[in-house]
Amino acid sequence: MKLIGMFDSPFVRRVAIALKLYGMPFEHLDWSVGRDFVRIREYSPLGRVPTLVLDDGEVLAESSAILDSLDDMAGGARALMPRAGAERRRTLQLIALAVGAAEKGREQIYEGAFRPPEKRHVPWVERCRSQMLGAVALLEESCAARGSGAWLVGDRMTHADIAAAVVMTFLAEMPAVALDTAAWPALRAFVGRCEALPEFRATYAPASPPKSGAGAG
Ligand SMILES: N[C@@H](CCC(=O)N[C@@H](CS)C(=O)NCC(=O)O)C(=O)O
Repeated sequence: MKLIGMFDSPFVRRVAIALKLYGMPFEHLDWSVGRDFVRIREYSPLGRVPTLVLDDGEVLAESSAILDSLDDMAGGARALMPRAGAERRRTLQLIALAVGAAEKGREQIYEGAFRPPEKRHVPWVERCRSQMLGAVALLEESCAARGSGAWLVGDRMTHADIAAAVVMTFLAEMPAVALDTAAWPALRAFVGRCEALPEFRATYAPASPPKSGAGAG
């Protein structure tokens, strides 16, 4: 398997961490959506990362869709998504909040990186920031309600934990977002615990903010 995309992208990183937890080996193609846009599009015309190339050449896009397929391949006890019911619903909603916050963070970064300064639309950036903060506040509430040392859903790690942790690291470390993690103490402690795990450490990359024409992630 080949995983395309840089690990400073939370979307790419959540797939890489899951692959490691499943014990599925993969080759990491550390390609930037700016600098390596053309070769990414040779695999995926959408030109986004993560892009996962399976051993038979099939190409998968979109982190949540990729993880759904990988969970299916991993099967049974190795799957990182509760199978049904309230735990599954809760996990999906927490993932939606985390991925949504990351997308709103990404918009703030891209506004600065890809739009000429004189054309920057401040109300759009402010709107994205407020949406991002709204989602983070809900994640904080969920995390605080679970108490320290707990996972966000049930009694073992799920895709919700991975998504929340990598997204918070991304939002805190990308200079254009610079989320103040002190304002979110339950998440801050939770992220510290996750980032200390071997699968998280092995996939950590410091933020490399995009330059015009050479994008983040
Ligand atoms: N919802 C997508 C978001 C992926 C995404 O936005 N990736 C960024 C890199 S962090 C990207 O590919 N940007 C280039 C572009 O959209 O043109 C997912 O979960 O995979």
